Amino acid sequence: EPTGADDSPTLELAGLQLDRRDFMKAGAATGAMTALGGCVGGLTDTGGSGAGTSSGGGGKSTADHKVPPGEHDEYYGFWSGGHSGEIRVIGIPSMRVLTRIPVFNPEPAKGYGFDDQSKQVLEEGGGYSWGDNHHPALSETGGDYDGEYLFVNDKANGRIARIDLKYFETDAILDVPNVQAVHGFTVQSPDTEYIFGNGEFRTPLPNDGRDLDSPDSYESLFSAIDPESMETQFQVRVDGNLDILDTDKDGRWAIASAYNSEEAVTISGMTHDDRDYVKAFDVPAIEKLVEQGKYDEEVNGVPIVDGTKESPHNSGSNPIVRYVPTPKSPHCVEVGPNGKYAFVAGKLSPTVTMLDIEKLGEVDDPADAVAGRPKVGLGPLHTTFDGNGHAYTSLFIDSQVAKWDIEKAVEAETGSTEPILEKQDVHYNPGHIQAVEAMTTDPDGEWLVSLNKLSKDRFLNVGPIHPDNDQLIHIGEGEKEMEVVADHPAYPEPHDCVFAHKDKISPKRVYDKADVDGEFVTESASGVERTGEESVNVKLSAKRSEYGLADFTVKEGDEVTMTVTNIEGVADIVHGVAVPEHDVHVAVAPQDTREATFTVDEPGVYWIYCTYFCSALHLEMRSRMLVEPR
Ligand code: CUK
Ligand code: CUA
Repeated sequence: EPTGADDSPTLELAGLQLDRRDFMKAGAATGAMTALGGCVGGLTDTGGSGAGTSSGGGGKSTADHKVPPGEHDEYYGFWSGGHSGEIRVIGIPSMRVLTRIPVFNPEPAKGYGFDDQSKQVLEEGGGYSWGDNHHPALSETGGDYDGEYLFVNDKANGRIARIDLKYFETDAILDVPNVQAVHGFTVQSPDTEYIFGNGEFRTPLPNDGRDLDSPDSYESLFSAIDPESMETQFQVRVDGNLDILDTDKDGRWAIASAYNSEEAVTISGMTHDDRDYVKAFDVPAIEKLVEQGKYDEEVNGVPIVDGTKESPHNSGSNPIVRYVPTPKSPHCVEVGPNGKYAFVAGKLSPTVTMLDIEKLGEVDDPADAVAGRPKVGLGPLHTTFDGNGHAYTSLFIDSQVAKWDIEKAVEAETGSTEPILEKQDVHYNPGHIQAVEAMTTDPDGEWLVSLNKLSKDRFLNVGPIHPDNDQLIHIGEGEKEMEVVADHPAYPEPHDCVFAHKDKISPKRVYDKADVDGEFVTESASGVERTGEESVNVKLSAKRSEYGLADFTVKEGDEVTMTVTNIEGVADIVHGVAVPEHDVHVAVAPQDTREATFTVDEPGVYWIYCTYFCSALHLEMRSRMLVEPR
């Protein structure tokens, strides 16, 4: 039994009667924190307590998740990499890591952040060398993944990246103006005309040294970005701290969880009141204000609309932002596949608050849009869906996944456990959970992954920084069929993932010439061209097993721009170009051209070599860079 709940009398919360014992009232924030930590420390076995609990992890599995050698997975899984800054591509159901996509992190294996093109992406994105990505989202057309882009946020530096799924490569990073942290992040459904990000931390606006210690004037901003131009179209300032975000399935509402309605700067201050407010943004209404020039100010080139409670835009009968009261400090908002409800996980409250999305625009009092509030267990963080009317909620404190019936929860009384069908133990402390195709209007069910923050003793000891444990769960179609079928150690620290059927993603095997910027360097075009007193262009073709030049000469102090084309037309033959002692590595896939610019400061002989094992003569694939003294 977790500790840390306090025993004061019943608490009335937004119409919900809850025992203080259940509710991690966060006036007792320290108590809640103790509970989070204490539970973890005390979990030496499966940790399950309730009836109907399936024991996780051990024994034999009935669900076949093995993918035989040479066969393919059914789904692409795109995992955020947390503060590693990368995306990981993992096959479902095998859980094999297929590749990694560097996003906010320079990464030599793919030459990302080393060649001039990817350096520019990182530079334009602010020039940081890491990021903290949490929420990967696939672009949609007609409520389904269209396979064009994957987007992801950087919480650490307030950025958003776009990955081109034609090449599984980051092609743009936007440093979102006026915000310090982009946490909640999603694409617009059913058609991705915007991508939306929640600025979580409140800061002065603009954050230029004014109002340093005047928290009352700090702002939290919701941002709408054009996915093609990657430019911020407008921002909306609101009360409190924005957290997680999802959109409805009709292109109208973007719904954000939020905490700290007190607008405090200490944990005790942030947990003083009894409730917080989900913010539902009426996107077309805000868009219209912006188009008519009726925004309130423009900061760093972005129109900013006042969406605070006191805003005149919120005083009429059609407020642009609806403030729906919820129990204190909720975590995630996820919208179900049919678009009927938004699910707000309680975190400190053992409930999930369901919002009737249609009612959001109809009721006078936003609280009347609450459609249900089942009691799912302790520490609910995230909810996902199958196609059979079930919701699955991760329970961080209970270390479980609760499966429940959505419509039953609407019929049941607030705080009822009746809709709960089954609970599955996971190891340990799940954050996000995700079922296959769950963000579309037509999820497949069958597989769900629980992204558990701690693995404790589940794997060989690899030192004090343990891997996370991503557990694959077969969810079946019936009511009580959840089964953990695989443990999967994860490098720090995935938060979330999204799974698309393999038929919806069609990456290229070699580059299309039309997509490559940079001169295609043929063998005969290989050569050295002096462009200035201290600058020189070196053009190199690459094929098995030679570069276009066996050697070339440059001068001490030269700035060398090296252009390399892989002239191979055959898939899977990649060549690398390593320039020793110059911090240069370029990876060039078939038909691609990359450039690298560097300065040669020390005279001498430098053996350039190929890093990808491309042929039996791979070791011999070299060129000599001769740097003459000046
Ligand atoms: S947050 Cu990490 S577990 Cu950034 Cu989606 Cu909930
Ligand atoms: Cu080319 Cu190894």
